Amino acid sequence: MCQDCGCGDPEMVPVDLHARILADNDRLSAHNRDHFARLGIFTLNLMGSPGSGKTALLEATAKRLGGSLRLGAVSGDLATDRDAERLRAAGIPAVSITTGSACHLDAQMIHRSLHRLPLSDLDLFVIENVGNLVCPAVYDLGQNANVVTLSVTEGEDKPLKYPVMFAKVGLVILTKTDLLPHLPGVTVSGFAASLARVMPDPKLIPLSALNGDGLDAWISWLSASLARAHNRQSRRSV
Ligand SMILES: Nc1nc2c(ncn2[C@@H]2O[C@H](COP(=O)(O)OP(=O)(O)OP(=O)(O)O)[C@@H](O)[C@H]2O)c(=O)[nH]1
Ligand SMILES: [Mg+2]
Repeated sequence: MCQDCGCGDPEMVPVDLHARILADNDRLSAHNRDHFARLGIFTLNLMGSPGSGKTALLEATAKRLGGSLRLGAVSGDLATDRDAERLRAAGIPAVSITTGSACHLDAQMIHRSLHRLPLSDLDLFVIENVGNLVCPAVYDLGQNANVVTLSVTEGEDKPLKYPVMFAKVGLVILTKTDLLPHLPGVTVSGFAASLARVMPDPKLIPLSALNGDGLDAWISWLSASLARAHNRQSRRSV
């Protein structure tokens, strides 16, 4: 029941309850982070609008890596096991989290899914979040890095309209660049200009999962991020 304005709307979650939900989530995300650190796994929270190419990016990544990095994934979706099925078909151990009506994954959902994956055999664990540019940005899952996919068909203004997401991520993958020739007036520099206004340290990799353009830059970013995390971890354990 809403206690903030006294309207009595039973659908409203009071502000202090929301703060408590986020605080509980933060406790569990710290627990997840400990798990990942102990196992030496680099964890990525992959976010983006519905259909922006998250699963296609992971399929193309697995193909390009060819087993040189041991990759595992969890896929969040309101319904169906389709993404996890696609990932398994691409050789990635993957499980689904079916959220029903929830528009994001939370730390507890991730914690439960960990027991269904061969974590000790992984170098890189990717959490494919529910397709959404709003809610997933708010919930920490215990990840090392945040990445968002933004497809060229979504419009150059999306970073300006959804700044919370774009301010939070370390990297934006501009997907489906093979479609640019069919989109008059849409340019990579247009997206970059929007990102420069909302991302503290703008980083953009244009990529096509279809023709492989940009995959090398993405894999270099992944390798460098893993190496940095391992160096930090080994300094801590000395
Ligand atoms: N032309 C083109 N199409 C792509 C590319 N990447 C993905 N697609 C297509 O875009 C559609 C959505 O791709 P997905 O990988 O399912 O997107 P997603 O972000 O995982 O979608 P949700 O998990 O449902 O949010 C599919 O039809 C893909 O084939 C690309 O690089 N180029
Ligand atoms: Mg997907």
